[in-house]
Amino acid sequence: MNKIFDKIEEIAVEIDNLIKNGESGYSTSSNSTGDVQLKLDIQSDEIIEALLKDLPQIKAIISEEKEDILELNSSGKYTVCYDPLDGSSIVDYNLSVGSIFGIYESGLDGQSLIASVYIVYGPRVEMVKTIKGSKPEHYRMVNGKFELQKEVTLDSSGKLNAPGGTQKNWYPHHKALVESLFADGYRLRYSGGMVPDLHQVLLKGGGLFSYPGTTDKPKGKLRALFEVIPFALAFIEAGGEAIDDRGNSLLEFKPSHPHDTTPCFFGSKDEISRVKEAYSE
Ligand code: AFP
Repeated sequence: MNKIFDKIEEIAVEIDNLIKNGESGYSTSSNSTGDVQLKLDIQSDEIIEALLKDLPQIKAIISEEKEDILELNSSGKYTVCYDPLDGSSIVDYNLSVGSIFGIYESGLDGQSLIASVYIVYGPRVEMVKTIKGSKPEHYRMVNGKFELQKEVTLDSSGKLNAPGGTQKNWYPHHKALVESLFADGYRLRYSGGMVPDLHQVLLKGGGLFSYPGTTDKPKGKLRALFEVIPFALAFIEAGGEAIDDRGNSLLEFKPSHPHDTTPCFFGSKDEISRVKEAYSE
């Protein structure tokens, strides 16, 4: 698996360079769920496919930007699911974005995830790598090399609130939950990019990131295999929790289709217990 981690570090350097020097704007093509793709989306996807395809450890890869699974090495052990460039709608406005990788073994569900890595492309390039059963590790890129900063631990409660989803379509119990956090002094921290938003909650000691089911999107927006489950591992191994709108751990989630989405809540234990309470009523 270390070979996969090494390749992901190479990918981060190349995508950071692409974001800084590449073409902005939309392409003429759309991804598997009809989203018009940014040129950066397509080029990031090509970089990842090119760098992962020759690794014999990898059985298959699945991109958030493509409908189908790309089978690579029949003797390979791992399937890598990835979101090449999350935050398409904000990168051209110079906000931080990210790449997300989930490394799955012998299945495509929460229980089969054995490691995850996400990269934040912001004022600095940072990476958080989590192996099942170990604390997440926070790295910073210095002169093109990733240097370990620290192991990540979440406090039992935090002060940040990152509420996703179109507010006019929130269910009343969710609206009440979000407002109760602000009433208790939680600070709003939401950029529209889940990678930097979750990175801040994870590294700044805690709080709550939520992307609920809404009246227009009852199953939420964020994709389980590419986005949600990889972050769930980081939050849970850091001592926090990650659940769906029924209070189930997102590491129990079994998608029926690779592009399934799910409502999701990531945070410290105290904030997640408030979610469970709000959604149990
Ligand atoms: P884009 O990749 O289309 O910018 O979507 C980003 C994202 O998947 C995730 O990073 C954000 O948390 C969420 O969508 C933002 O969605 P809203 O615009 O509905 O808040």
